[in-house]
Amino acid sequence: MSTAADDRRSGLHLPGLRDLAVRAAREAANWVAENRPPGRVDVSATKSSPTDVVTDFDTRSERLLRQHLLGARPDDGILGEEGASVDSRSGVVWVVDPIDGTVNFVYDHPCYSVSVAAQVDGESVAGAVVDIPTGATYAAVRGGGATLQTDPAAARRELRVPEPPRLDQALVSTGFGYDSGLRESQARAVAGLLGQVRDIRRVGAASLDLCMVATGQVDAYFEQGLNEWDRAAGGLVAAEAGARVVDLDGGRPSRRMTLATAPGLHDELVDAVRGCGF
Ligand code: LIP
Repeated sequence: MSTAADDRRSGLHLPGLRDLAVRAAREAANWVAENRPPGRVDVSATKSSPTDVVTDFDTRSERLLRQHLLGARPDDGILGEEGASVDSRSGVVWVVDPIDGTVNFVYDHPCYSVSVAAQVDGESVAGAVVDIPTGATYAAVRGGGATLQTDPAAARRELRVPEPPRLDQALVSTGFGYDSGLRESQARAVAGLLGQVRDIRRVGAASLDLCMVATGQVDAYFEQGLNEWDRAAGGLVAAEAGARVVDLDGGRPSRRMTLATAPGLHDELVDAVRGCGF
C-alpha cells in the first residue's frame, strides 16, 4: 500500500491534489449556493429514468469544475456525471459529481454536495466533498488521513470512525436507485434488515452518506447501483478515517454494492445484507 510520501516520489504530490480538489469543489459549491433560487428548482432533463433528473445547475457546476481542474493541470483527464470526458496524459483523472443528491437539491431538501476525486489507475488518491447548504468540507489523501472543516475559516478536524456497536444497535444508512424495479427489490431487502439494526437513514447523497460513516453520524452505509462519481471522494474520506469501503465480496466497491463500515461491524453487516437478498 503506497503512502503519500511514495506518491511524492512518483511526482504526484497528493496534498497538492487534495488542496486543488477542495478549491475547485468550493468554487462550484459556492456558485450553486449563491445562485439557487428559493423553493423548487426546475428540472432541465431526465436521464436513466423519469426520476433521474438533471438541472442547469448540475451542468454549470460541472463546467466550473472542468475549467478549474484542467486550468490548473491541463494534462489531466476528467470523468463527470453530466458527460464531461477528457482523456488523461498525466495518469491523473478527476472523477466529479457536480451535484450529488440532485433530487434533494431540486426539492431544497438538505444534503447535496459537490464531489471531486483525483484517481490514478482507477483508485482515488485525493479528494474533497463540499456539503453545499452548509459549506462543510471533507477532504482526504491516500495514506494521509481524512479531515472535516465545518467552514473555510475553521481548523481541519482529523476524522476517525468510532468503535461500532453490535449490529442490533447500529444506525445504518442506505439508498434506492432510479429504476422502480430496483427500488422495489431494495425496499424488500431493507424491510428484512430493519428488524436487525437500530434504525435506517436515507440521506439521498452517497458522497455525504460515506462522509457520515467517517464522522460517526452513522455506523454503516450500503447501496447498490452507484456510479464511480457517487463514491470516488466520499469513499476515500471514509477509508482514510478507518472504515472498510468494499463490495459484498470484500473487493473494490462496484455497481453491485458499495458498503462502508467501521471494521468491527463489517462481517455482521455483510452477513445480514447477504441474508436479506442483496
Ligand atoms: C444519487 C446518489 C444516492 C442515490 C441516488 C442517486 P445523484 O446520486 O448519491 O446515493 O441513492 O439514487 O444515485 O444522481 O444525485 O448524483
